This record gives sequence, C-alpha cells and structure tokens, in this order.
Amino acid sequence: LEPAYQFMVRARLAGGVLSPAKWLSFDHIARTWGSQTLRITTRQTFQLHGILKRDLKRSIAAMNEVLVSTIAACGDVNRNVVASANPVATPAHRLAYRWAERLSEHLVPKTRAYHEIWLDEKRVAGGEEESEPLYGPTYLPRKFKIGVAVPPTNDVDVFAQDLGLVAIIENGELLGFNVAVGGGMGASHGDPSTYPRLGSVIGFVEPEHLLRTAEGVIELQRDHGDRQERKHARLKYTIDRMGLDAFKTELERRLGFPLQPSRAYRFDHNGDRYGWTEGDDGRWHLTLHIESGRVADLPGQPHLSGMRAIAQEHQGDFRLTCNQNLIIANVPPTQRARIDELVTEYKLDGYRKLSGIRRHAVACVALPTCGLAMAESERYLPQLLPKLEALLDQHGLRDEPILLRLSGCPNGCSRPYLGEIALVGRAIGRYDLRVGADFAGQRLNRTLRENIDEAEILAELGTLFARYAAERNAQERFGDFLVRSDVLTAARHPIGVEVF
Ligand code: SRM
Ligand code: SF4
Repeated sequence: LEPAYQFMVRARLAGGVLSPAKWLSFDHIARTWGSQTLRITTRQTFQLHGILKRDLKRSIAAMNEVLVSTIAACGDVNRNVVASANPVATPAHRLAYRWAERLSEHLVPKTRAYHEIWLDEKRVAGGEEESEPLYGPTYLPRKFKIGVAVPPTNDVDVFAQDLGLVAIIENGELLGFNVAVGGGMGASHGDPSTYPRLGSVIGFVEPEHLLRTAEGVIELQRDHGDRQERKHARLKYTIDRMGLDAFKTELERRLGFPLQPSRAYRFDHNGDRYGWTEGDDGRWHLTLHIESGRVADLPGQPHLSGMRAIAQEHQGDFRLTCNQNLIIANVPPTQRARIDELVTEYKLDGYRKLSGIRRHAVACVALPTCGLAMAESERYLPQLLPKLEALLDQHGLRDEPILLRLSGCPNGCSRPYLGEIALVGRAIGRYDLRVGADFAGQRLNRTLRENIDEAEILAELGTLFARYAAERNAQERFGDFLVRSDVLTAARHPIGVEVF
C-alpha cells in the first residue's frame, strides 16, 4: 500500500489574469481535491496545496479544461511571466500586458510530453530535441524568470527577474522596453558565493525586437550557465562570471543588432494600490488585500466562499498581483455596488483599515508545506504584525508605509532582500534581520543582525522606529532613513559584503 503522497500544483497564468470561469474551476479543484485554499503566489499565479497523488491527474486535467496549463510553472525553463497588475489601464498598459502574454506563449516548451502524461494525448513522433528549438535536449541550467513593469509602478520587482523589462511609454504610446538582466534573489546561509543581485539595465529594444531579445538572453544562459554547480546556475552568476560588458557584446552578436541606449524611467513604489480605481474606459477595478495570498474560509473570514460568490456574478476578470493580492478588474459601473455588497458580506473589505506596514507585508509559504523552510513565514506573519503595529503606534507611525518581507529560508521567495525590513529564516523562531531596501525595489537591504529571536527582533526594530520618528526628514521613507543615518554603517556587514 502506497502512502498518501500529497503534492502542490502551480498554474501558469501570464500576468496573473484570469476569467471568472477559471476562478470557479480553481475553486472547485481546491475544494474537491486540494486543501480548501487557493494560494496567490509572488509570481501572480495560484498554487494548490494538498493534492493527493491519485488526484493529481484529474486536477491538472480540470485546469486544462478551462484553458489553464501548469506547464513551465516550475522547472528549468522560462517560468510564469509576470506583468504590472496596474488596474488603471491605459491602452499602452494593456499592450505591455499583451507582450507579457506573448513572451509567455513564445517561450513555453514545445514538448508534447506534458499532454501525453497529464492529458492522455497519444504519443507523437519526433524526438524532444527536434521539438524543442529554444531549450534543446537538456533545457536550461536553472529556472528563468521574466517580468514586465510599467513605471512608475514596480509591483513586479522588475530587478529581481533574470530578465526584467521596463515598459517605456510616452504620450500614451508604448515605445519599447529597457532590458535588465541578471536579477535574482536566492542565496544560501554561510555561502558568500551565492547572493541576491539586482538586474543590470543594458539597453532598450523596440517591441518588434522583444521576443528575439528574450530568446537571445535565454540562449546565452543555456549555453554559458553553470551546469556543474546548481547553486551557481542562475543567470546572475553567468553574467558575473562573464562580465556584464562581455555578456552584452555576446548577446548583440547573437541578435545581429545592437541594443539601443536605455531610456529614462522612474519607479516610485513596488506595492499595490488598494480600493477602487477607474480605468480610462470607465470600468472599475477593486484591489483587495489578501494576507500572504491565502484565499481560505477562516472563522469570521469566509474569503474562499466570498470570492466564489463574486466569480459567479462578476462580468470582468481577476488579476493576481506579485504582492499576493487580488484585483476584481473591469467592473462595469452598474455592477460596482453589487461587488461592494459581496465584498462587505464576505469580509473581504479588510483593505479599508490596514496599517502602513500591513499594506506592504509579503510572506512566503514556508511551513508546513515547503520542504526547504527553516522557519515559519506565512503562519508567523499574523502573529508578528500586531506586535510591530503596537511598536509603530508608540511612535505615531501606524500609517507609515513600510515594506515588510518574511521568508522561511534564504531562497527568497517573498523577495525579502527588497524589504525595507526583512526576516530571513535560520531555524524555528530565529531569523536574520535585514533592513534598508528602498520603497521601489531598486536597492537591496543588508543584514543588521543574524540569527535572532522575536524578542531581539522587536527590540531592534523598536529602537529603529523611535529614531525614525524623531530624526527623519519630511517624506523620508524608512529604508532611506536607515541608509542616511548611521544604522547601516554600524551594521555587522559593511556595504557590498553580503554574508548568508
Ligand atoms: Fe520559490 C523553491 C514557493 C517565488 C526563489 N519556492 C520554492 C519551492 C517550490 C520549494 C521547493 O523547491 O521545494 C516553494 C514551494 C513552497 C510551498 O509549499 O508552496 C516555493 N516561490 C514560492 C512561492 C509560492 C512563494 C509565495 O509565497 O508566493 C512563489 C511561487 C512563484 C510562482 O508562482 O512561480 C515563489 N521563489 C519565488 C521567488 C520570487 C519571484 O520569482 O519573483 C524567488 C526569488 C527570485 C529568484 O528566483 O531568484 C524564489 N524558490 C526560490 C528558490 C531559490 C532559487 C535560487 O536561485 O537560488 C527556490 C529553491 C530552488 O529553486 O532550489 C525556490
Ligand atoms: Fe520555502 Fe524558502 Fe521559498 Fe519560503 S523562501 S517558500 S521557506 S523555499
């Protein structure tokens, strides 16, 4: 008799967009075969936990029936392409999203094996090599991630992507994309040869060159990535080994055209805007706060049922965000009041009363399902937040927006190295405390204290909040204040030296 092995299934939803019919299908799968929860991920898709081995095939088939695939949501290929979920959609914003969708389709593995294994498709003739023109027979050395950001919103954390694309929009027209390469978060404790890295902007391409440019970057990584040591196999290490200039030169040689000089852009935040906003076409978009992206029916918070009720009536679509939140998008003005009614009835209206730190908190899954977790993350967030809020209250900082990121280990699934405050798990109840990233995903934080428990974390942060309240300049963000003050120069690891 085989043990009841359970699995996590991750869908591929480019740009995090899904229809009400797709929502209802995910809801059905989660309730029938899963853990009765839907988990919005930091890459804008759903994970379903707790699917038993015997139910895997029908869960995946049920997704495919509503045209959702799980192919390339995991594995050493290009993963789910994320795109700015900005609901204030102009035509140029919509175009940027379409490009994310095109990239996702273009770069998906061409193998039919997925269909043969999961969807009972008959075996087709032809070797994998022949049918896999981009990835070849051995695929990539490691996972590969692409994100498209539309300034001034960096909600995808574009510089944490292997290939980050910054849409350049002028007078409502999409001119093209700045290209950033070599972003990535993952690291290992105690191994300084692994590190988070921000993507480097190497140029600009017009839309017609975008697909080929993405292919070129992936080909380079396929051919030059480290296939000996998996820890060093991401594009960021390939680039640092080759040198950025040599990488760019080789890329342009393969593309057969030079990248243009990068264009000016400005990001002012990487969070989500909660509440209703109106699009340029008169449709409305409501961003809801979903703590750690977990859509579940909890006592007093029937969110899974609420979203099912909304999906049964909603005429637009849904967008998942890289901050693990949810947008009920494209609501016609006549349906707004009804959506509000349902949101209130099912207690999905928490977004109306969030503290500044709660608005911007992201936590990875960690225990109990993540086999790599060293400490709690998603389950710790609801315990930690009230304690931090109490500290912030003492200094009149309750409404101050502060980016908090929690990760159960240094792999960095919540992109913790971009948190103004981050806890990175070391062991049960113990974390590295990192501080000092900016508010727009453009500066990494640094380790302030290693391997400390909650009491020490709260004591450290209490001191920093007190100083921030007393010494900050007007409009100065928490992370920027820490960099300006002596806090980070006094940190154990000086600038540029990262120890994990
Ligand atoms: Fe992640 C591995 C969850 C986004 C870096 N990640 C895992 C696994 C699959 C654990 C495993 O390999 O056994 C986790 C499953 C936990 C569970 O129980 O569900 C897991 N990662 C997640 C999610 C669900 C976190 C979340 O709370 O939302 C995110 C799913 C994304 C998606 O929908 O595709 C998730 N992971 C990320 C991100 C953020 C991003 O992509 O923007 C990162 C950092 C960016 C990067 O890749 O550099 C990230 N995950 C990792 C790594 C470290 C990779 C590295 O280069 O070192 C691992 C471990 C690995 O690959 O060996 C990992
Ligand atoms: Fe698991 Fe670590 Fe990723 Fe958290 S950061 S989900 S603990 S792999």
